[in-house]
Amino acid sequence: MRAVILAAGEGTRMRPLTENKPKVMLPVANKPMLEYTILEAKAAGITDFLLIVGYRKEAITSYFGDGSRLGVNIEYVVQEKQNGTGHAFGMAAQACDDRFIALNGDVTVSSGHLKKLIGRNEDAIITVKEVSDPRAYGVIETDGARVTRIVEKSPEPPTNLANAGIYLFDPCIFDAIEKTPLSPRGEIEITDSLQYLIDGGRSVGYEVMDSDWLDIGRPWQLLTANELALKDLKPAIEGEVEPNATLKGPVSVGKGTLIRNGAYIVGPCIIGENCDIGPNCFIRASTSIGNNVHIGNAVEIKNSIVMNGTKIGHLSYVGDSVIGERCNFGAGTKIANLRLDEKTIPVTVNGKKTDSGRRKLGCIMGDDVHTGIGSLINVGTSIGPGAFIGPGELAKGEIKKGERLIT
Ligand code: TTP
Repeated sequence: MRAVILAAGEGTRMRPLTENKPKVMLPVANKPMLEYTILEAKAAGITDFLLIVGYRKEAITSYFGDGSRLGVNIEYVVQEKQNGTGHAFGMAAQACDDRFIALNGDVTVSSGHLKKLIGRNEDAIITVKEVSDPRAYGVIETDGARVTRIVEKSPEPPTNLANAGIYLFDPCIFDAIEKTPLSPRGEIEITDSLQYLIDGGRSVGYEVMDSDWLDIGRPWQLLTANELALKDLKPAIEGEVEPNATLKGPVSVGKGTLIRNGAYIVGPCIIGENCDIGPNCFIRASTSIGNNVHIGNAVEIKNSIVMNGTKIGHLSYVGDSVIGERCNFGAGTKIANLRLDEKTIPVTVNGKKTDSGRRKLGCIMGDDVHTGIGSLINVGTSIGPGAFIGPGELAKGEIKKGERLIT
């Protein structure tokens, strides 16, 4: 069986992290989130993949290639304009003349669940997850094993069964997609195509997911995904650990990485290849550090993602943050991650403020950001790529792409 995975979206809600790469390529425990989806599908017996790519597609095609590195076959179709999830799945029509698994590239899925879908024989199966507050989701209304209606983001949802973005489709879905009109937001939505199937008397069933499910749409959800993925971390030391460094719990150290004396690292924690860590730093649980990263003396990092090529050389604190590629921290840069009133922390991106729902959240930093010595970054600050926070400055709210904060 083939799996069609949507990976064309721009991920605007995930900015500034998606300015340079598509959302599905953002790292979770040092692997692009899309790799987990492919590997879970492979474990369910799927070896043929069709990736629908678009926004910054080269990042995907150059990383996955023909799939041979992962032991699978990968083909690509380009969706030039992101006209909706239905439109994106419709791009697979030429390639799929049999039943296939279809899924969004930004959701978590388990092989066990995919196996259950593969065993079903209705015209379409929608995966649902029971959620406590379904108002933000599409939910299904059911009659026995059948889906009778899909209701989008209703203030009074009829059930708490949220559409998880993971499906099994018969090729009859393509005809439904062709006949699906544009939604009020001007897109061809796969849920409208499913409603078309239901209204036409086709059998549409559902399968409740009992494994963890995350829809990774916002930067702080990347931290949650990272925490979840690190729970399964298999410790492996491929680099060098100096005698007076301490590694507690599951810690993975990549090839060419040096952990210097006095580093104290608490797992689960993954450190990539060719990193220089320490001396005398404190890396706390649920942290993922990419390749070619330098973490120097008296630096503390907690529950964070630090991407490739970033340098945090001296006397810094980084908590509950996502730090992009090739950033450079001046000595004494500190990131706050807890409000004094302990309320949940909002984040502003493109002028739009959203409550993260997290009590602890530091900074969402794009690629190539530089901070000067002694700079302070307040809770929930988003910093666009290439921005510059001058020495001793206080960064808060939103710092735009390329902005220079110097007074
Ligand atoms: P969304 O999360 O709705 O869209 P997005 O990923 O572009 O994010 P944002 O809303 O923040 O801009 O999409 C769900 C999945 O479908 C995701 O994996 C991207 C994919 N997708 C496409 O491949 N093509 C499309 O035209 C759309 C709208 C989404």
